[in-house]
Amino acid sequence: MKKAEEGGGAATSIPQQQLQATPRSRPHGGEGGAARARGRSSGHLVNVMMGGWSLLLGSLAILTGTLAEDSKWGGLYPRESGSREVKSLDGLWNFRLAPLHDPLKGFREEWFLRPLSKTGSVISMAVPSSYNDVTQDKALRDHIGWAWYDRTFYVPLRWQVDKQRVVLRLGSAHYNSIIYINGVAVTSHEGGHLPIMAEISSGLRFGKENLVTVAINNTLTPSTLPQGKIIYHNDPTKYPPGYFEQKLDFDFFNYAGLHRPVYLYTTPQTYIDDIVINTDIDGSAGIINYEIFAATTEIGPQSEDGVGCSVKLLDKEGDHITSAMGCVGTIKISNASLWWPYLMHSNPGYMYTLMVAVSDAFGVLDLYPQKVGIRTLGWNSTTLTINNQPLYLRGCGRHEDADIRGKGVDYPLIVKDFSLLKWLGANSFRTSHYPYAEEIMDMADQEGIMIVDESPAIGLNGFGEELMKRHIAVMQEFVRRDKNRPSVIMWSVGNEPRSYEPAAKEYFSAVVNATKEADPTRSVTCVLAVDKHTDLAGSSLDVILVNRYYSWYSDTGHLELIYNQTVNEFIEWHLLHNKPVMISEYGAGSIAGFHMDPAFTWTEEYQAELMVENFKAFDTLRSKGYFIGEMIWNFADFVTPMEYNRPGACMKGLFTRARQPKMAGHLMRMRYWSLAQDIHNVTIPKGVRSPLHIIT
Ligand code: BDP
Repeated sequence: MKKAEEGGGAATSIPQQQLQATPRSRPHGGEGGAARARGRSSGHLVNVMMGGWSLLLGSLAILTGTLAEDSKWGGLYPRESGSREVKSLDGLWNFRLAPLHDPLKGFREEWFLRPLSKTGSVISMAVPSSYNDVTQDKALRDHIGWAWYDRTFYVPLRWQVDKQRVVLRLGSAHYNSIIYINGVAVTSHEGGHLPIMAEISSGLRFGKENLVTVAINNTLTPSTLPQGKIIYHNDPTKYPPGYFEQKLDFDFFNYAGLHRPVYLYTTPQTYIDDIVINTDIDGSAGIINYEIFAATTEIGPQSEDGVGCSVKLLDKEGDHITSAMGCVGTIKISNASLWWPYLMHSNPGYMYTLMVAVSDAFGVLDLYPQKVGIRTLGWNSTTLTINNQPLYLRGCGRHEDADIRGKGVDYPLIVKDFSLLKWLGANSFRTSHYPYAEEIMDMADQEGIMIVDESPAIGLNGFGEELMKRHIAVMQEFVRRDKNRPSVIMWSVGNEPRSYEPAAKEYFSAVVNATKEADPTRSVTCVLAVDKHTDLAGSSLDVILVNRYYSWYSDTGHLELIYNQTVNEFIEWHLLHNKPVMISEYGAGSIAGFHMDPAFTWTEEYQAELMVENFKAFDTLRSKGYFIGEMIWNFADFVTPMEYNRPGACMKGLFTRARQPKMAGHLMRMRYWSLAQDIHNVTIPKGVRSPLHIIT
């Protein structure tokens, strides 16, 4: 077995049996992975799915059936260490759409058995990226159903010689996916926005060329998250035979594809499967509680001796601070550097590295560098706190959305967006309306930007048992992925559900409780939009977030009504629930460069004046002591499905889709820096000025 070069010295020993029986650990097959997957073979999948378009939806149920298996994986991002190698599979893949009216052709003809280029024509497709906008092809942009990706790759012979486990990890694939290695299905996953993993060691040809194939289906149904519906049009006087369309219950474009990086990574046969970090503070001391979940394959560990854990804590510069033994432990650091939000401290986003080691008597087996931000969160009926200081959230709702790449991870865009958030003086955003890429979340941790972490449950209705099970499974996967992130201060189980439906009460109580069970350290919310007297979800939440579009979707044009309507609305929500309240969406559409004076809907002036009226209301509400934040809709303009009432995009951005500030961006900059000065005594940078000096 490969021995790691650096480590935590002799480890405290834990018995072999306990290692195998650790609650989160389970044996993964050196022989197991792909071999087991062969049992639920693609052949079965194809048989059930064959038989026409109507069975496309039936196939989703089959995929759901396998979710339980792949969702048990630990939540660790692929990172290099002294014991792990990471190999990127990003780049240009081969790609083909399944025909719209023969969606199961790829399964029937077993496209996964050979390179796609041998079963028909292919185009090059960028990974990561949405596939919709990268060509001139309308069929590609508007596709509904299966799409196929493949590429070849090599794995070094030395991985086999060193007896490494090899794991394939896709950051996300929207929506359902089946992954094949060398023609064998190794895993399937339901849901975009969260990772997919499979141990593939036994299915690989070491030192030789291998083939990875991914089939993805973007169809949304009433039991997917988010929901959608396939509508069949049967009137032969209006529609050709077999005509159908995808209806969505949300207003952003349903981009699809391999949206996030694809990695292969190695671990030893005895490896760190998961790490759970919880932090606390005691005066000036910081406390890190950690729990390490080790796992082993059927062919590991390589030694009869006990296997145990140890950790080394490094500061931001990489200097060693302290070490500890044991798979469960507590580290106390005097005069700790805490994780603080941006503009709340001169050194925001401070993170230590916990170098976690699993060792046996001969030395270190596996190492994983886990980032740790020390901070506490608290909440009561009026306040949300971080490190015992009250919080006021200054932020926005956002989307993963940009030209060409759609929802594909793009590093220049990530840097630009965080630069703009800091330019604004914002301290937070909501991952509206789905879990964002881990690469974005890393940046939030590092920059001290707080996150309301939202699930993909947008606009839910019809609160049945099947949906609830799916929703709870998604929350558990989501918590597993983001649990150790200091930036995540709250879970949002969804956005704008039809929470007046009678079943909503029990439904949200169950989903919120399951989320709290998975993570008792963070508050849980759901973004509400229905009338407060008909809503049935609010009573289950810790914090009440509400979206309100006064003078846009109601009383359009009547800016003078905003102040009273907003103030009354939020006072009432607080009185009703005796919980902290905040506005999670407000705003107006504006077309960059469109001006009218006096202000008119869709002009930059109207958007800005609407914001000013809202600010007056927020200041009144702030003085009441239970209004804990404001988030505008939206950070940047983003693409919607085709509609007659919007010019191809939701234009409520502070920035254009190309990330250039509108008048609203400059105004928000003035607002957020002024709030930061008022609350945290920061100095407003030169050049921050209101574009509305004429009207304010
Ligand atoms: C809200 C939704 C958001 C929309 C926004 C709008 O939460 O996703 O984009 O309305 O209509 O209801 O602009």
